[in-house]
Amino acid sequence: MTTVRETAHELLRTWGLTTIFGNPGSNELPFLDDFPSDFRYVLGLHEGAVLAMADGYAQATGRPAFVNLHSAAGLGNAMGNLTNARAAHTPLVVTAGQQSRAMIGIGAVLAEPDLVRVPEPHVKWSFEPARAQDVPRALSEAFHLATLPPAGPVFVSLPLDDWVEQVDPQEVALLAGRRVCSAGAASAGLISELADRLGRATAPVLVVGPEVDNEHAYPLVVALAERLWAPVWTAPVPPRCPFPTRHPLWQGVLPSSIAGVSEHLAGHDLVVSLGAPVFRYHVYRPGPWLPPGAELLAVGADPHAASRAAFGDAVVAEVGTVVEQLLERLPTGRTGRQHPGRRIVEVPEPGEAPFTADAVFAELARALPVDVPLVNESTSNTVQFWAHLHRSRPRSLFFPAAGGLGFGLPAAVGVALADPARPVVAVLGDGAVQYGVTGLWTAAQLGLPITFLVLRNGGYEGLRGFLALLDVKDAPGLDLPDLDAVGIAAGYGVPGARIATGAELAAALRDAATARGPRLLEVPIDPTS
Ligand SMILES: Cc1ncc(C[n+]2csc(CCOP(=O)(O)OP(=O)(O)O)c2C)c(N)n1
Repeated sequence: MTTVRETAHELLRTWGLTTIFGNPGSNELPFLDDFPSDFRYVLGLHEGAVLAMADGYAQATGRPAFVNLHSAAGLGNAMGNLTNARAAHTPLVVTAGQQSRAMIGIGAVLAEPDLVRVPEPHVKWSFEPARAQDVPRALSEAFHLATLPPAGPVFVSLPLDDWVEQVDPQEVALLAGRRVCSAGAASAGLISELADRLGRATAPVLVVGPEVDNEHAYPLVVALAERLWAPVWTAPVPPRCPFPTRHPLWQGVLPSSIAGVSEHLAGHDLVVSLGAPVFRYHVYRPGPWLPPGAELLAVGADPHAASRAAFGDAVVAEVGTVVEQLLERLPTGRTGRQHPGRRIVEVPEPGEAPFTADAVFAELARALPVDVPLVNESTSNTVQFWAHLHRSRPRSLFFPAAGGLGFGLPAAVGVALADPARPVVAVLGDGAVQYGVTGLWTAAQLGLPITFLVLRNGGYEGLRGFLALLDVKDAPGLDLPDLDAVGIAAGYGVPGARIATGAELAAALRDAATARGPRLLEVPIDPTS
């Protein structure tokens, strides 16, 4: 016989889940007892930060991550960032400790009979094993389900007395060797139908989304765009950067309104959406879904997104595989298509603080090599951010997928943990910092090479921008005076500096590419810029 804990450790090892992102309480201590020396526990000081660290780590590695939270309270604290992980389709095995089985029903402290309901809307599956002996198989189900497309977080509730229970090794022996995979290829008939449709289009356009941002699909989608010589837009509100931003076919990011999307796609007869929900709108500006004469064909892994769309045809499949199949069918040679190309943005010199957001992002693009991963959680200036962005490889940009603040700072910690030799830059609003601020402590303790670039505009300027759009005259709660990000960082053990001149900004951003530890730079920006 062996214990549930030993069995779980063995399984986690075979799945590569030896990094545990957590914040412990008494319900979780029996799981952490006898912690194996080949495992790593990454402590976050608040569960929101813990969840986002795991999310950043999983998105950067392309592998699932394991999270261990404290009962209902800890799980509740992580809910905001769970919405981001769900929207990002991040494979996460989220667990929380439950009270001893004998005390769950009698209202003991830290017992939560409905624990599985807490994360329910934001996970693919939520489960509490019926017996201690079922814990290993439940973890196996969670691991496979989290990873299968569309990937996403799952939740398992783990009663604290289960870990020392005995389990028959015969019962769990075959779990470790199981391979569960999704076969994402389309039939030959479907591929020839899609290829014919593309062949008939006179002015096709590609709209690319976050599912394209992986090592398999990214180069294939570039090849498809080049084969068709079709312009490429990034789908609205992008959480990742799925196409090289300096490629001559890239047009920019589609606006996040119904009318805006159809206006920007005017002149096209076939819109091919790859790996994006159709579409992730934000501002309600009604209009036609598509310009006159256009049809839409969407390929993506999420059956909910495919079914939910209000228009167009959809194929539920892995994007890279379908594009690979299409490339085998489509004729080679130039299509003779012309398109206008993207307007090149003028690059202003930063001058003195307060800087314009444009100037800061232009400097960032100049100073930062494309292999330095970027995390962005700065909201009022995303248009300027994307206008200057220079990215040319997958998994190089991460933004909160559901728009929930509190992802950026700790996600940068997770991205850095994915490859500690590679520095990371996180661009954060002065408001956004506060939602995930405890991630600074983990960055300092682990000595991670992250430059936190805090854009200080003294308010929730992204929200102020919505006042006119929503016909709101004025609203309280939009000013953020007297916040000292450098002082706060010092309290967590992260050195900081205030940037006053363009020369200081350029030097600090150049240093970011070779950073050896965390650093916070407070950069004053003009809120009206
Ligand atoms: C968890 C959460 N709470 C509140 C919001 C609403 N919200 C959207 S943008 C924003 C302002 C963020 O301010 P800051 O980070 O300073 O960036 P700025 O908009 O000023 O560029 C707020 C509060 C949110 N998106 N997520």
